[in-house]
Amino acid sequence: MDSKENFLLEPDLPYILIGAGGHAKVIFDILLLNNKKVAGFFDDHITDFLEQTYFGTINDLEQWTKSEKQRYKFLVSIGDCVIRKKMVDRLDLPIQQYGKAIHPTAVITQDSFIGMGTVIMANAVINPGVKIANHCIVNSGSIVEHDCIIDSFVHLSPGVCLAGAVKVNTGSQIGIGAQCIQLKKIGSWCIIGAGSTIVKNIPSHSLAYGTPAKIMKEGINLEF
Ligand code: JB3
Repeated sequence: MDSKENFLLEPDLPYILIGAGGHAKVIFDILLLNNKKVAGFFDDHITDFLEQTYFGTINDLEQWTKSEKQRYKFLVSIGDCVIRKKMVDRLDLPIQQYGKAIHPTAVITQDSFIGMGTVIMANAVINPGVKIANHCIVNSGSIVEHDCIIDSFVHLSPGVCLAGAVKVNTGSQIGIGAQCIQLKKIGSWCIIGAGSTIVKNIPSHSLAYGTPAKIMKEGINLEF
């Protein structure tokens, strides 16, 4: 059974969104399109979100018992990769308590894997042999070609195109419309600028952009 079927057939627990900004709006829409129930949301700053139930702050969620949490699937719907990871670390939920959101128009081939907490937006293409880990974002119209490996907390912005067997390590953010030729490796916690064309490996903690992409800064520390 592929990841998309898995998502469609998962037990029908209602979803709770953590974060209620623009990214959450898109996830909410995808869940509704898949006939998933959304129970409500938690957010530290926003209390009003598409007429959904506001459950409270993250502190409030932390007061919930384990059995209360087990009645729901969760999605951390925050676009920023560092904040998303910090939130997942803070919540410390078992990975099976996270859901997924896969837009009905996304093309997800049978021989591919999509992790928990990961969201796949409209018109994305995920080709055979691809593995996408937990808590990633594959944004609208992105193409992830055969045998790519995407580690957790990566964000592929809208219109990103990765050719065959590209590896993207943890937490890297690939800007809108960027592309990468086959077999290249992008390290962890990198920022790749919008519209860039990557033609060589990018070391971890780099800021790179341009066509061809150049490393503009090394040793950037997004995590802390
Ligand atoms: O480009 C596209 C298609 N989507 C972008 C998405 C991937 O990322 C979108 O345009 C935005 O740039 C961004 O969407 P997001 O994450 O919804 O951003 P914003 O609308 O600013 O909402 C951020 C959410 O994170 C809000 O719910 C904030 O309250 C929450 N947040 C931000 N910083 C935080 C923190 N929550 C906590 N607890 N702690 C934080 O430090």
